[in-house]
Order: sequence, then C-alpha cells, then structure tokens
Amino acid sequence: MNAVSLLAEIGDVGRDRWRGGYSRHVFEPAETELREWFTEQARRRGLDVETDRNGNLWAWSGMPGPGAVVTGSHLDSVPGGGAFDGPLGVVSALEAIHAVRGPAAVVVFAEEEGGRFGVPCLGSRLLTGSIDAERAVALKDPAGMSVAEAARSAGLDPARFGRDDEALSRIGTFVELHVEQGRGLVGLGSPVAVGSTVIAHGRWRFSFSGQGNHAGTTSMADRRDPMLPAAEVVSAARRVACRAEGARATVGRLVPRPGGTNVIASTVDLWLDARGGVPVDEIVAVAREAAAAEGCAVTVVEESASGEVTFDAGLRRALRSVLGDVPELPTGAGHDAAILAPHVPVAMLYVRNPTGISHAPEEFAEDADVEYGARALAAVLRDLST
Ligand code: HGY
Ligand code: MN
Ligand code: MN
Ligand code: MN
Repeated sequence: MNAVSLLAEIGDVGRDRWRGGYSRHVFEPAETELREWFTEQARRRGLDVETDRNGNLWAWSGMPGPGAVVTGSHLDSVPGGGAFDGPLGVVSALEAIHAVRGPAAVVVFAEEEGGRFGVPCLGSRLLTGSIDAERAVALKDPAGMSVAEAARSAGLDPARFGRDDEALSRIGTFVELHVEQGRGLVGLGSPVAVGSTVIAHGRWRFSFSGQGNHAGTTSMADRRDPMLPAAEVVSAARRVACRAEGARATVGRLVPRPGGTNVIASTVDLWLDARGGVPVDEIVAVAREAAAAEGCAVTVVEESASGEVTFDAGLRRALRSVLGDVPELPTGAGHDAAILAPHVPVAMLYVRNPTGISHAPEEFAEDADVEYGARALAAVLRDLST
C-alpha cells in the first residue's frame, strides 16, 4: 500500500485546491491537474476512466455492470481546507480497488463541499436526482459563472444533467472511507470506525439590503445599515444552537457589498450552516425583526437540506465482522455516501484524526492509520465482492 505517498502527490498537485475563489476539480476543463492526476493513477492500475453526465469521475476495473462494488470520495475542498478531507477516501480507494473480484469502480464526486456553486454534494445529488436539475444548472459561482456554463467548458452537456439510472443501477454497494472530522476515534483508541449515522444538515442564504452611504457624513440616525441585522443573525445562530442539544449552527461566510472601509454597506449576504436540529425558524425571526428595526429588507432562501441518514444495518454488521470489533461513529459531517444511502446500499469507514480538526490545515491522520485504513477498505471490498 502506498496511500501515504499518493496523498502527498495530491498535496503537490492540488495544493491550491482552492483557486480563483472556489474549489478546483468542479466541472473545470478536462486538463485540470487533479482530474489529470486521477486519470493517470487509474491508468497505471488498469482502470478505465469515464466522466458521467453529471461530471462525476468513474475509474472502472472490469466491465461496468450491475452489482459493482464502488468506493471513492471527492477531491474538491473548502477554502483553507485540510489535505485529507476527500483525498484520503480517493487514494485509499485507488489502493484498495484491486482487492475486488468482479466489476468495481473508484468514483470521485463533483462539488462535494458546495464551495463553488453553494450546494454541497452537487455531483451525487444530480446523480441520484435529489436536486432539481433545472435549479442546479442555474446555480452560479462567486464569479457569476453558472453550472451550465462551467459544465459546457468541461465538455459536459448541462441539458443531460439529472438522475442517472444507468449509473445508479451499476452500484451494488458503495463504501466511502473518510478522515474523521472529530476526535471520537482518539478517545476510543481505534484507528478506524464504521459509520452509523449522518445528522440532518442544511444551508440557508440570508440577504439583507439597506442604503449604501458615506461612513463620515451619514449620521447614525440616518442609517439603514444591513450589517446590523446580519450581526444579529450571527449571534442568534450561536445562542439558539447552544440551547438545542447536539445542534450546530455556523455563519462562516458573510459578504458585505461593496465592501469599502469607509462605505456603509448597501447589501450583506450571509450563509447559515445548521445541523442536528437547529430551530432555524427562530434565527429567521431574529433576522426579520432586526432588519425591520434598521429599515432594511431581508430574504431567506434554503439552499440545501438533508435529513438524518442511518447507514445500512446489514452492511455495518458485515464491515464489523470483517474488521473485528471496531466502533461505530455518528458524524456531523455530510458526505456523498449519505446522499446515495436512500438509493443504493452504502457504508462508511472513518480513519482516526489525532487533531480532530477538519476544514482547516491542522486536519491530520498518521501514516500508520492511513495505511491501516486503506488495508481495512481493501478487506471490506474483498468481502463484499465474494
Ligand atoms: O460540510 C460537510 O459536512 C462536509 O465536510 N462536506
Ligand atoms: Mn468537508
Ligand atoms: Mn469530505
Ligand atoms: Mn470620498
């Protein structure tokens, strides 16, 4: 196994996985370094690479056919993300796929983080038909380019985006390996765990508009500053989530326009990431009240929402029978595996992360655990294919 050296290669190739204001490998032209790197790695393993109609990459071992054992993850990232979230699953899949007897594939889903077009797991949502394709192709990136335009520039036909029954029919079982985004495994003293559930999560966009004006000549009484209600939402998110057991609410992205130091903003957009039972309507009520008090308008749009997902109990038993008495872990992180779970049998494996930090450069997995995870994935895939 050389999952560790493959990870290092992705680090070199995709170091700036976040380029030009959004994540790479999202419907970018086929010559994108990460896509090229993956295709080369697959070729070296005798895998045939194809891009499905929704921009997901598939590397097939043997003829694509029903009942295949499929594994993989994503290569896109969040701004300032770590080196393991996504790539660990892809390199482990490349290393483990040889263990499968019969049709098998490594899949790299597009836009898992939703960092470019705003909807997480866009590639797997399109594949399963769990997002309206019309809405999806109209989504725009921070530079104003639509999914449709980006897809065309990558040689894809946006008119063909949407549920792909043929691709879905090929998946007998999907197993995703992922770095743990927390310290559960450190506490349990185990290098790997089997995934049990993914908590409910969603994203809401709050758009406030007021009156842009001069910072020095506008009296405090004459202002309609959208930054005020926006700030109220940021603190309300924290307050409301702290009251709800296990809930998590985050405002990680807030965009005032025009964004001048000496300019009262005319609009402010912010995105709420809410998980595990946050009473979002309470936060929306705060937004409306604060906007009205400041003489601002506000609109709130739900950009994506997924309910809680429990992975296939039979598969969880099967993985634990192969791996021995490994723990099961719930997670607050979303994954393509959770989008696929209502459609095909799905399982997840997590690998220990000593820092417990994710979506930040401190995200980490020890070499020994990386190799252990790749071997565990191979053992599981072999068992699933016999
Ligand atoms: O945001 C998430 O939960 C995942 O890392 N995409
Ligand atoms: Mn992530
Ligand atoms: Mn991920
Ligand atoms: Mn001036």
